[in-house]
Amino acid sequence: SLHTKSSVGIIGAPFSKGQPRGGVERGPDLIRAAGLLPKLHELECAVKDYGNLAFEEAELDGPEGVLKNLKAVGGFNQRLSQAVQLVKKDGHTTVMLGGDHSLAIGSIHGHSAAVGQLGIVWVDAHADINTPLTTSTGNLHGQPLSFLVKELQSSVPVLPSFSWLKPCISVKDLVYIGLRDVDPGEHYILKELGVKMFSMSEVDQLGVSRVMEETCDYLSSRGNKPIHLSYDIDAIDPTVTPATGTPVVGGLSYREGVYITECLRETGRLSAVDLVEVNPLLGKTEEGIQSTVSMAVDLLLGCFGRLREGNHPSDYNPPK
Ligand code: 4U7
Ligand code: MN
Ligand code: MN
Ligand code: MN
Repeated sequence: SLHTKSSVGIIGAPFSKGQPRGGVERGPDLIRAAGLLPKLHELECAVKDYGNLAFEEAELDGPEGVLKNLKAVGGFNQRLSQAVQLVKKDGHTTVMLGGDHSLAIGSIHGHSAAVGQLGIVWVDAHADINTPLTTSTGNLHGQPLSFLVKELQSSVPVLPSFSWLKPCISVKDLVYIGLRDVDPGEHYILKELGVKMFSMSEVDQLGVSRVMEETCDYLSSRGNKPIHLSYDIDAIDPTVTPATGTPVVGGLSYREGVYITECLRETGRLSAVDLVEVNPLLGKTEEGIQSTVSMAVDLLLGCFGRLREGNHPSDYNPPK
């Protein structure tokens, strides 16, 4: 293919305070333990692991209003944003291993601070665009986009923990894939702002290949900006990825999930990837946990050139 070599910068974000279930902070180490780095090396990627961002207990909150763990989520994401900016300045495609999806706040903010305007592909069962006023749970992993989207700023109250955060994406540069559990307040926002979305219903109607064709056409019409892929593992059907906090029936198949990554890789514009919401404590069986983690690894390999037809290194010497 056109772009054989990627350079990948990995940041682990063992953070779970955007939601109430423990275990999701183990995601980064599990995904590494499943062989992510050697498998990326096999694809001829240059890989630099920046390690895990430490969670500081000083960021722990006392009890407060409806939004849970505001200080922890604000503080950790501020440091994550800085880390992502550094990795982008080193010239890598960023891989942020979560952790819960509130981490998209720092990941996208840092990415945008380093490279400017972005196209965002959000693959998820959920829309994650509740505002602090529409949220029914108070969990910040259901709200990251409301803090990032410029068009929503008048609907989001000023919060001291997020004073560092400047909204940096336009809703017109956002495409959703895989939606099937959208709250009423979120649905209102999506319709009101005319957000581009391919729910599971469109995946059924069009098939994943047309969905990706239309996604790439749409992003091109918006000026071929660097792409930020934010992949929530719960986009995939829970029969394949049960080890996650908010599973929803009727998701993407293994093949549809991987196909999305192959197409985005083909654009040559993938500039940052989030892989979030893997929670080994919620797997019920060892097989369920293994299947979830290996899905996460396969999605990342798809982002960096693994082809299902096979690959071989550019210096491969056939046996004589
Ligand atoms: B995830 C929810 F109400 N919408 O806001 C909420 F259904 O990052 C779920 O996509 C959010 O896993 C799920 O809490 C957040 C709920
Ligand atoms: Mn989700
Ligand atoms: Mn999510
Ligand atoms: Mn979830």
